[in-house]
Amino acid sequence: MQSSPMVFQSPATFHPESGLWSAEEVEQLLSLPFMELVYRAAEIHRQFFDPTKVQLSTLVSIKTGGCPEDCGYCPQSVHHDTPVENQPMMTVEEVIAAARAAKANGAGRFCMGAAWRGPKDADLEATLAMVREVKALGLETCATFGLLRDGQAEKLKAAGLDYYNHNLDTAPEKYADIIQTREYEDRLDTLGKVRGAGLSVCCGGIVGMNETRTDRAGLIAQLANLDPQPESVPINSLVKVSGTPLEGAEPLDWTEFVRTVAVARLTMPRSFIRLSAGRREMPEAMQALCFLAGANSIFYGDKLLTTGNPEVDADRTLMAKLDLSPF
Ligand code: SAM
Ligand code: DTB
Ligand code: SF4
Repeated sequence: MQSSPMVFQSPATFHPESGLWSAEEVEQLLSLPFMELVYRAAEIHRQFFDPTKVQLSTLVSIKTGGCPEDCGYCPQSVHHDTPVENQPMMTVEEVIAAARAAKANGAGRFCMGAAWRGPKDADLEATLAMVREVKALGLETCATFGLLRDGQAEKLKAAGLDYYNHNLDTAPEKYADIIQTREYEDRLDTLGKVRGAGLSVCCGGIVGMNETRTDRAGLIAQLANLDPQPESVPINSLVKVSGTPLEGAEPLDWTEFVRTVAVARLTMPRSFIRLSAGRREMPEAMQALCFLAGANSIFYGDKLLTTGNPEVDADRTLMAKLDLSPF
């Protein structure tokens, strides 16, 4: 028997009637029949991107552990007793060596992360040479240093920074359950500073933190309503690290993760959607479905910040099997 034509008519994809996405509209998309949702996302993906291409970003933790923030997912917070050992800031030479290796492996972007609430001015000065030198290698540069104060984004831009990563992580209504040491508004304020300095924005969130589908819709609506939309949208699957408050988070069915990727693609058709943390725990077929549903960027390299990522060789093999190649 033929399926009902209704599923092909509503809800609207790609253009909300109001110009802004309401959380309700996003939730309707998340709730589409799974095959219909993936199909629509794949269709929009190829209108804006070559679906055989994937952007490769390599991460390095330039300053690990000892962060004063209390993010419930994060192994680097001083508030949680986790296996992460604090390490001092890497030297410029160490960072350059890591960036050269990333480039030799085929990465196009190099992302530097630091376990800070935000950089002190002296810390920021120390990172500027890293940004300058990584840029000089011909790589795109990205930094994720936490909350920024006036003038700091401009300094990073002047040093050659291309992207600043600053995630909203979850829905506004859910934020206080996850983080008590800062507010949603603080994150939005830094995103405004990043945009104001002319940097490209990398902003996404985490799925699998005991949130509801309504919460996931709230997060995607926030991201999609940023004006302009973020150029890069990392969708992380929570990596459960022992000692963090979320180590025992309820497992989330894999289809919900794929749905989230698909709806990110539908609502942010021009953005790179990055299949981010948690990929090591994802079967290859699930990753393939995420690429079909519009993911077109990954973290590439054996480590994220403190936790594991698929080995470079495994990713090369997967990309070859799926006939995917770097942008
Ligand atoms: N301290 C800075 C900040 O919070 O913006 C930069 C580094 S922080 C580790 C960057 C992002 O990593 C977080 O916003 C969060 O999305 C992600 N993250 C941290 N721990 C994670 C985990 N266990 N699983 C998935 N994503 C995680
Ligand atoms: C993002 O959205 N995910 C990356 C990057 N931006 C900085 C970080 C993932 C961290 C996973 C936990 C860890 O390795 O410590
Ligand atoms: Fe600190 Fe960032 Fe981890 Fe939060 S996510 S504890 S701000 S390093």
